[in-house]
Amino acid sequence: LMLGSALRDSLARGMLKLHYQPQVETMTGGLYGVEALSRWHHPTLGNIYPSRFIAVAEDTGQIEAIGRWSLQEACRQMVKWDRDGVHVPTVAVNLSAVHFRNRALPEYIANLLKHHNLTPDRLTVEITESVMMDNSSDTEEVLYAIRRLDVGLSMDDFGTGYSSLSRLTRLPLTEIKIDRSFINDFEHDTNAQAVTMAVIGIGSRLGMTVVTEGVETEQQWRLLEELHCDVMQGYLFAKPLPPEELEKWFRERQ
Ligand code: G
Ligand code: G
Ligand code: NA
Ligand code: MN
Repeated sequence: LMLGSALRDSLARGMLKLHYQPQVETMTGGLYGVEALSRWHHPTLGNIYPSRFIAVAEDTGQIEAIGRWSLQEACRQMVKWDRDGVHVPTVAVNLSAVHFRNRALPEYIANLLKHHNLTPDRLTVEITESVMMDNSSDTEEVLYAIRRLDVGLSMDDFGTGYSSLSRLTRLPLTEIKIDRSFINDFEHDTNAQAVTMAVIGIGSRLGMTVVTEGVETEQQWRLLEELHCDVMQGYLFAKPLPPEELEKWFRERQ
């Protein structure tokens, strides 16, 4: 409860930040986009990890406010990068299952893009498997409405939890992200390679962009290239960075 009110206070005072992790095209090494990840540094409590404060936000009814904040902040940052000549094709924002039960979400996103004068391809929404588990027709309708805006829709952490292949074909996804547990020790684990290869095949045939997370070595990059994985994200390229550092990273690679 105390953490809940600290979070409310920090959100109101603009003390939450977004960090951005680059996503790189496997074939060319070029920048595909960035994923926005929330960071909370509290003056007395220190750094509180998103796994913890996202749960607190859900328990204290603040998760939608945080989601709206991250969408706004990511759009504001994209406009700033455009002005500064930093070409970030798209930003991916994580939203929790709760958001997708709110029928007002698609219009909120549409208005936000319009307000910032951003085309819909500049934004991707990441959903987790808990959203896929949510059988409510509201959720499905909201996902289709978001997709009709032409905003990207990405399935995060694919292959863990309760992913279902039938859901994968029923939801209007543009992208799947293979969970980083499959990439751990990928070079030596032929089972993980087999699963990754199969998921890449399914994703591509369904017309989705396939992203692998947790890429940490050059050798993993080469293997993923052989498997025709589209996009990689991981410490090999950069950890999630504050906006100024992402900008520096971008300029150094030009
Ligand atoms: O770096 P990492 O510790 O940032 O992220 C941990 C987890 O927290 C990830 O699974 C990520 O999806 C989630 N996460 C990070 N930021 C947000 C956010 O703004 N909203 C939601 N719902 N999840 C987030
Ligand atoms: O939303 P998601 O759970 O996928 O968030 C990505 C999480 O993975 C973040 O906590 C981020 O800091 C972390 N991460 C990103 N790249 C790597 C990596 O190469 N290795 C490891 N171990 N973690 C990573
Ligand atoms: Na994510
Ligand atoms: Mn993930």
